Amino acid sequence: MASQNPIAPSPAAGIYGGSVFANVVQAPEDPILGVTVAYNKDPSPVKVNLGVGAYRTEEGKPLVLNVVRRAEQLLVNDPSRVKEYLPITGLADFNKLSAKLIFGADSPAIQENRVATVQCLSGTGSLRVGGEFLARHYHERTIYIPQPTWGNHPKVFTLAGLSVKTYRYYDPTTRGLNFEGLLADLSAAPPGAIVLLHACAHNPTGVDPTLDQWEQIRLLMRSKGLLPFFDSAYQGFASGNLDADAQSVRMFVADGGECLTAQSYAKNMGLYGERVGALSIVCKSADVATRVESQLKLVIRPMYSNPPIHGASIVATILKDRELYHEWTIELKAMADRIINMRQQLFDALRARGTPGDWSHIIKQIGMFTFTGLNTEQVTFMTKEYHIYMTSDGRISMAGLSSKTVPHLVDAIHAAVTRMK
Ligand code: KET
Repeated sequence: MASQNPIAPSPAAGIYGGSVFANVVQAPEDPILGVTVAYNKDPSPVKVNLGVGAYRTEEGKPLVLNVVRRAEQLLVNDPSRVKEYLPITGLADFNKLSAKLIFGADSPAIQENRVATVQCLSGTGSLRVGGEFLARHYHERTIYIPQPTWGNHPKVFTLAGLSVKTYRYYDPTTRGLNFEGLLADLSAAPPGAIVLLHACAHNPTGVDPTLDQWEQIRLLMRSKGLLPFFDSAYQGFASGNLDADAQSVRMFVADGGECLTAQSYAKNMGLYGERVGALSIVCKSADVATRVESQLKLVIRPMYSNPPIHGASIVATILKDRELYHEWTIELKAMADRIINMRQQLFDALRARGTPGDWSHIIKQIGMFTFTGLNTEQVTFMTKEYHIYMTSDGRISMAGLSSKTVPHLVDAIHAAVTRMK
């Protein structure tokens, strides 16, 4: 009899049209990564992808840094390299060097052994592990994120178990920082609340506080006991200098207080697909840091057990060798400079074309993105008519642009702002 056969189809299977998942609804594409999906489907030869924040060369090609190729060669040629599991916390060298990179070689927090660093799956994974640690062990479960911010932030923190609120950040009328709004909202936050800060090159606005404003933010946050959680996804991409771009974080560490930092090597080493990053929690004492690290292991182990070895080995190889490190800083600066050059070219071309509007924000904003001010309808129009792909909030990745594609983008923007006000 069929019913006695353990691999016979269940009589219930047919109820759902053959699949027990038949009632699963189609989910929307991701607002950022979905732009690349749509771009890949478009057969147009003039299409340009300015969606995802990923560096492209003048020829529009993805770039593997020369220093990364060199480090990979060294790794491949080293027969002592094995593929064993890493510890739950990742590669020890990588963790030490990552903390040094963001906090500075002479950071007292590092010297006093009060930083717990764990290797995570790039910036996203670091934010997620940090968020989950806070949800389990920190007394205040509300995290304030800037308005606007990277679209994944609210989802990552909500799923980690935190409650997400926003603070004012950007003023669309000035296309600059809404500093008064920011201070007012952080002043009104409950004592102890967590505050997500972009260490530099704020995504999507390209607007960062000045050092003076950072100092005021620090004073306010420390006076209210607000806990800083830095997202550092673009160290080196704002100014072209790794130390200058870590200033905000270092100010908060220098005062002896506690903070979290999520680092990503996706952009600054071009290691997007290697998924290599680090979460550091700066604590008041070495003893606390040790206990914090023990709990981070309990967050990580049931989530993905331990992190991948290859990307972290590349980063550690580069960071610990003077010459490779130097070569990296030069290649990083070249990427940052090309983006600055694209800003100037786009600005000049819009001016020369007489496109209505003040486009000076293109050269004032910093980092990988320009927050153009184009609205959703204008973006849809540019995609449909000109095959320009960008996120619906009007953000364009300057790194996706080249001298060759600037004229086409200017045509598209000109048509969008003159035809669709
Ligand atoms: N933080 C910020 C601010 C950020 O822009 C990104 C990525 C990340 C973290 C995470 O990057 P990871 O690859 O996990 O290290 N932003 C670009 C890519 C993406 O959306 O995944 C983007 O905004 O285009």
